[in-house]
Amino acid sequence: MIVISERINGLFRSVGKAIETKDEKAIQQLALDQIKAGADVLDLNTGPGMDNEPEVMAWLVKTIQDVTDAQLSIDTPKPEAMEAGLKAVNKRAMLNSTTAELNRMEALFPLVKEYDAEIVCLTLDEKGIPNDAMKRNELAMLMITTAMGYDIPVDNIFIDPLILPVGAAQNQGPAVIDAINMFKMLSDPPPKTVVGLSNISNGTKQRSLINRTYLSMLMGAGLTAAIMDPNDEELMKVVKTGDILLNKKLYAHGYLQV
Ligand code: THG
Repeated sequence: MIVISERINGLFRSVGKAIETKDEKAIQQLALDQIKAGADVLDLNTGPGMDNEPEVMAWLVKTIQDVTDAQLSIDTPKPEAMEAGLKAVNKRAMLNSTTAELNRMEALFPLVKEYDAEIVCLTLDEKGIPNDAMKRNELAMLMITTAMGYDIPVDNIFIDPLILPVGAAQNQGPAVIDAINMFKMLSDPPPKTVVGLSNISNGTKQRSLINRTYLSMLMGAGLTAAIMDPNDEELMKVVKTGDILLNKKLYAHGYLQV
């Protein structure tokens, strides 16, 4: 499974402060810590309410690229910040994200094509997040077929069924698992899938336990990638063990003690 670090997000107070003061060392150290902990990709989010977001996003990208060549995910709802981040990225970028709204797809898909980027497609439209798997699947289909119109290979697409907090919407836990299963039937090859894992435990006292239990279920359904906290060691153990049990990684005799 692909581990995308959620930690480089202005929402976290220390990160917000490092961004505000343009503290390159702090951001670079944070990036290196994420990679050391096992992150494959770094999701970059400047945090909410940033008025010069394009400039800040480009700064984040450049600052981090100076110390690592790990893949970067540009996490913003603003097309201008997306493009600024995309222009600054040296390698193949991941764009996080578009919704199924036509105006958003029309703004972002040309960029995906031009830069051969990957894109996260949220199953969300002007009516909000659907509350069943079937409707999420319809929105996924709409995004895949629209992307095809821009000559974007399905291989570049990650569908995100959008996890909601278990405390607020308990019936959405199984709906997201059903959706991950359905997405596999949408195309051949199937689209990749991604979730923002920590959403599930938002507002609860057992965050790590809830995150890792749910991740295990999602991996069983075939999840490709998760935006998550690689510093959570117990969670990273679930990733490693899940990859072995699903035959995604050759098992190490040392690890299994056989
Ligand atoms: N899908 C996609 N992208 C996403 C999300 C998603 N990006 C944002 C988010 N959801 C994933 N990233 C985070 C980052 C932080 C937290 C959760 C998800 C988090 N933050 C602490 C909290 O809320 O308790 C903040 C702690 C602090 O303030 O210090 O849990 O679903 N495609």
